[in-house]
Order: sequence, then C-alpha cells, then structure tokens
Amino acid sequence: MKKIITLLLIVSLLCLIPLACCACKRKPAAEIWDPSKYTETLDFSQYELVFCDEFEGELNRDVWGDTRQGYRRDGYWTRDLAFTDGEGHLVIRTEWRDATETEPAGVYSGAVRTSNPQTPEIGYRHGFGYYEIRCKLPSVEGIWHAFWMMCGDVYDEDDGSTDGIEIDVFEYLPNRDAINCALHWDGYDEAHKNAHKRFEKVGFADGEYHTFGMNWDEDGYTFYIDGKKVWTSTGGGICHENGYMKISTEYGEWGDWVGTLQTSNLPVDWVIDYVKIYDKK
Ligand SMILES: [Ca+2]
Ligand SMILES: [Ca+2]
Repeated sequence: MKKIITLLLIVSLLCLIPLACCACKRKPAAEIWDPSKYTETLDFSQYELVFCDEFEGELNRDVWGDTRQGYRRDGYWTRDLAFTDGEGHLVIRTEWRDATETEPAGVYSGAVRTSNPQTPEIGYRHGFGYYEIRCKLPSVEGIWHAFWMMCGDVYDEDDGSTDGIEIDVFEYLPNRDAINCALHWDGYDEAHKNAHKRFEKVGFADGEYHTFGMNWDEDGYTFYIDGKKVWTSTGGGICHENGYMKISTEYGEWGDWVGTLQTSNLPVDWVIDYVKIYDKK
C-alpha cells in the first residue's frame, strides 16, 4: 500500500511539472511601458501608401460614416461630436448634455467608422496592410479612446479568427495611463476568445502626438507604438476578410477598467492628426 501511495505521489508531482513550466514561461499580458525595450521598426521601403486622411477641410462623409447612434454602454454616441477643426485634425469630443425634448441627459461622445450597414455604397474596407493613427490623447478618467477594426464576421463562433476578427489597434485607458492592444474573435458570448497586451504608465496624455499602428499580414497581427514593434499575435488564425476602421470614445461605469468620470472635467477632446494605410509592395 505504501508503495502505491509513493507511486501516486511521484506521478502527481510529474503531472505538475509541465504546468509549472508553462506558468514560468508564460509572459504577463500587462507590463510597465519601457520604450527602450522596443527598437524594431517597419521597413517602409517595402510598403506603399494606399489610404491617407489628414482631416483637412470637412470630414469626408463618403469615407467616415456614423457608428450606431444613441445608447452605447452607459453613454451615447452622436454624430455631431465627431468633426474636423479646420486645422487638419479630427476631433472626437465627449461632453455632458442636459435632457432636451429629443435626447435624454447623459455623457455624449463622437465616433466614426468606415462602414455603415445603412449606406453600404459608401465607406472604405481594406484587408492586409499597415494601419496607423497619429493623435494627442486626453487625460480625463472614466472614458476610453480606441482605433479599432471589424474584419469579416466577428460574430461567427466557428473557425477561430480566420473568418472574422476585431482588431483593437489601440485603446487608451486614462485612469490606468495604459495602452491596450487586443484581438477578439468567435463572437462576444461564451465562444468569445481574445488575445491582448497592455502597457501601463505610458505617460501618453502629455500633449504630444503619438502613433499607434498595426500590420496585418499572412504572419499575424503586429502592433506598433511610436513606430516601434511592441507585440505580435496570430490570434485565432489569420483573417482574410476585409475590415472597416472605427475611431471612438466610450463611457461606461466599469469600475477599475476605466475609473470614474467626473462630468465637471467635460468637455474633453481627443485630437487625431491622420489615419494612414500602407500596403506591402
Ligand atoms: Ca492632419
Ligand atoms: Ca470565427
């Protein structure tokens, strides 16, 4: 009997070893931002510009359509809070609005996307390529800002991300001073899967411009901050379906995720200098 117990103990310990090794090899998904760790850049000589919006003049509504209007999480999306400023910038404003005859009181934000089911004849959809946004990030807690894409059918729960993927080129969480790069696929219910990388204490609400990029090709989804490669993932497989871009600010009472919004800090603007896409030559 003693031999059997000893044998069982040895087998149990052996079973634990692979788990322990996995645990020590697994890289944490969040880390304190240290730009000196990242040096690799995209070789632009291998790429050509195929889309460029510097946001000069009026917002090009043939490209940038509305997100679904109205209730969004704990706030509202409304088209008039996404506008160009006449100085080459897209402004995504967040403000508090008192109730009117047509709108309830609440936190309202701008948001745009290059696709709109109501107007499928306009917009812009694209596949493989390097996508980049240049912007100045605001520091008000309780809201978050994102440049993201919806590619193929993200809601299809089969076939991993080969048939559809949400690519969050970046999200900025002012309360954490964090940049989140993320991939989501197989819907948003029980089958939902994701991969992400978070950089904290980035110090990007510094009044300076920063760039956030993502290169999507046969090898995966590779993310760039200020031109430096910071993370790469194959998600649940390479998506070959075109996608559309979204630029949005959202408000939601999600506790630690975004912190608490003091409406006295509103209005606040997220200022975007450009969006560009490059294709591999
Ligand atoms: Ca510009
Ligand atoms: Ca899928």
